[in-house]
Amino acid sequence: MENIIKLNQNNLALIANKVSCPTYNRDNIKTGIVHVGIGGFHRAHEAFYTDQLLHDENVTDWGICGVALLDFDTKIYNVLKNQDGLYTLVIKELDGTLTKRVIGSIVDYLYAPENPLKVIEKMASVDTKIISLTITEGGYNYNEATGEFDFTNPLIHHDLKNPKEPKTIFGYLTAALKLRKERGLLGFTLQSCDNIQGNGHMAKKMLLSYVAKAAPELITWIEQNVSFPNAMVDRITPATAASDITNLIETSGIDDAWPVVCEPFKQWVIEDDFITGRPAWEKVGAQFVEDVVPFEKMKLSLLNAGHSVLGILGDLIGYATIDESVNNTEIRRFLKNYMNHEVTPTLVGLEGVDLDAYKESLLQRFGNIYIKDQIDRICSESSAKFPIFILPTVNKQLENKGSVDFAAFVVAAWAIYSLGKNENGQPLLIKDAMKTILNEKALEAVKTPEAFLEIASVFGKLKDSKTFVASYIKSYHDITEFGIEKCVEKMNSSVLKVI
Ligand code: CS2
Repeated sequence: MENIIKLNQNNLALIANKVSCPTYNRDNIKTGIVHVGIGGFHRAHEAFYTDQLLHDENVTDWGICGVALLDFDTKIYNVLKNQDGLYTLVIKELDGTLTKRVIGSIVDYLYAPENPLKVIEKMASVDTKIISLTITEGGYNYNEATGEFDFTNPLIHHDLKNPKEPKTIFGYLTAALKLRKERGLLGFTLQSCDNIQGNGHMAKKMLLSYVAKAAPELITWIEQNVSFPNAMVDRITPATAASDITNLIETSGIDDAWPVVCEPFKQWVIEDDFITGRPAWEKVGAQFVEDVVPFEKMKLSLLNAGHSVLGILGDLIGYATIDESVNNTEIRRFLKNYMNHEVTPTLVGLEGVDLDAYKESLLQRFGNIYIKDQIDRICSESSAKFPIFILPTVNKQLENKGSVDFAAFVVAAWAIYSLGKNENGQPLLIKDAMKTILNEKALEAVKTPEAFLEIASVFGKLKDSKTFVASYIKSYHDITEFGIEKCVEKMNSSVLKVI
């Protein structure tokens, strides 16, 4: 095996003999962007685009300072610190080739629990123009049942009482904005990169709800000095597996404690609303548009929902990765039927987009056998995902008196999944903030299937829809009696008859 080289700034010249590396001077770069949530997705997406821009355009104002916000983020913080913010992005092409590139755009990193004031100061710094977020769907502290900010969250209580030592993003942003106002500085752009319909609107609504309690005197100033562009973000980024780390050592001799692996496809459609300027990301493939809402809807309800469909059904059958699930002919047809008969009728305002080609490309992306996207990753936090990815489609279809049978089937499968075992009796690894209540309701559902729909913070008023409930109960009994694969086949053939 060739010499193994530890990834860090000092070794970059050596590593550049093996894979493509940043050639720009990283010492010269200001951190115009503070990013909260430096997980795999950010490192495969925004940090990747930004690296390309620093490389191609010689800009120096738009480096990234990565903030690890949660106690749980200590590992990624330490890795970045040990590697001077560098990491390898490994793109798994459709033919199995690996395209590797060392990314250098994260030039600074902070661990919030260790020094909250440092993070607040960084966010309040005159150089900071954008605060971007990948804090996950659940991170916005939105309650689906009330449609409002969740003030019952103990961490929010903590932040209201300890404004100088916050724990949540809302406490940090409020403290930083307060300083900016006091110091006579401009505001910033708060740029959500999470999979939420109207993610900018959501970020704004949730932040202002918090500020209304924590520092009401800031509201008007924030409304005038902070912008909240919506954006659609896309790149499938599985969790890094141990084999990805050893593979990188074996194929390139690079010792990287946490490389990121992803698919070749990437997309970023952003509303051009950056109050204090922005990087020219359009030069490296991002699209700036006036209204991103239709694009977000298309992506969330086809790609992300598609993932959840393949994840829940696949997990019950006993699959471990998304490609196994989509490469099962009947599951693939089920997904196509769901997309064509239940999602497509709800999509509007996509003039110029070839939806058929988009759906076809999704099936191809899901089917990439080299990605090995973990079903466990997809099914994690389903209680935050279903309300964003699947239920808006259901509600729209109910309003238009369209079919909801495929969606109801998936919800029934999720209720059965929440019992914690697959169809072979093996335990399922369920990672969900609502795991306990999901399991309790799933147990009740064994006798009374509709009990599962009583979780209002997930399902809202769905349990009142006779059409949905009837279809869901039927699927629940069918799945219990015949198993996923047989039922899926039956569902597919019933559609064929109708057409
Ligand atoms: C996935 C997303 O978390 C999920 O359930 O659907 O992480 C998905 O891979 C990305 O949004 C792709 O852009």
